[in-house]
Amino acid sequence: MSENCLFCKITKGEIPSYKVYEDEEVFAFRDINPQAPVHVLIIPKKHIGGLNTTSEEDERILGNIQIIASKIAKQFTEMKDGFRLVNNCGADGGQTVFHIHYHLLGGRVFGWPPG
Ligand code: DGP
Repeated sequence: MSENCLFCKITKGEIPSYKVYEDEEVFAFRDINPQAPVHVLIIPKKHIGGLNTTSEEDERILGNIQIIASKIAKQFTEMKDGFRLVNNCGADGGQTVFHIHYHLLGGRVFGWPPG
């Protein structure tokens, strides 16, 4: 837990969220500003600032998040034909909350390249 971290507070229930998944290490909840019909944020409970501050000790948990994303996607008919999993890293990557998170987006067709 990092003091004053918004997403740490969400994992602790100190700030309310629409939870879609939780286990000992990972928490997933609906994005407050959805960019698609389904927009879920998947985060480790451990405070990691971003993908640019990870180390090998986070390998298992960050790998596991991809498996969890796939499981969550299966819960939504909107994602039966596909989805997008995104990590924004650092200011240039569009990161605004500095607790690592993966955006799971589905329910529409996405373009490439992203903006
Ligand atoms: P990023 O720009 O990649 O750092 O994404 C941060 C996301 O976090 C953004 O899509 C909006 C979301 N967000 C910010 N504050 C809150 C909040 O208080 N609750 C929820 N559910 N989502 C939030």
